[in-house]
Amino acid sequence: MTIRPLVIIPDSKLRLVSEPVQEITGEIRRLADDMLETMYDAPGVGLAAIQIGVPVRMVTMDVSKSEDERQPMVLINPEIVWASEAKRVYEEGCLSIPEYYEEVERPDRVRFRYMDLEGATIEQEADGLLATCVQHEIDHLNGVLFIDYLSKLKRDRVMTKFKKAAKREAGA
Ligand code: K2U
Ligand code: ZN
Repeated sequence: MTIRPLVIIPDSKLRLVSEPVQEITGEIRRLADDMLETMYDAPGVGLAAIQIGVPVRMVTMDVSKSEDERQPMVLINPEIVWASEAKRVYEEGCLSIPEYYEEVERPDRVRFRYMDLEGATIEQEADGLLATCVQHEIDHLNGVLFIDYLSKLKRDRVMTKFKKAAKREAGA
């Protein structure tokens, strides 16, 4: 297992629409392992494959409360099949937009369908942090970032900040 470097804005890779996983190969299994290790190291409760530069429709999540009872989830080709009318606001962050947090409103409950690493199709309902996280991760698979839900002013501010940082990095 390898901790992989995270893709950070303004990298345009984050705007790609990721491709469906066609077959669960050894390479996909190794990618899932690397994603989990990278996610736990960050630390985060979710990670989309594009965030380590691989444009395939796979996410990892673990919203368990304690370190010693990890409950890793690997979702292949996940999709939201139902979302509640009721909304919930959560202060979101993103491993690809470090140290930036803003409130985002999303459906409070969702039902989502995915394939697991054994090839089984699973459908489950979620609320709370899991609901927010799975929506955030599936957005990543469609090239959508949580800053897209903010005002243009806030979005432009954060993009300008990271573009300046990237320029300094390149010039260093
Ligand atoms: O996709 C990512 O960047 C991982 C996010 C997922 C996430 C964002 C907002 C709300 C829930 C999940 C990271 O896990 S951000 C770090 C974090 C850690 C604990 C709770 C919320 C966010
Ligand atoms: Zn994110």
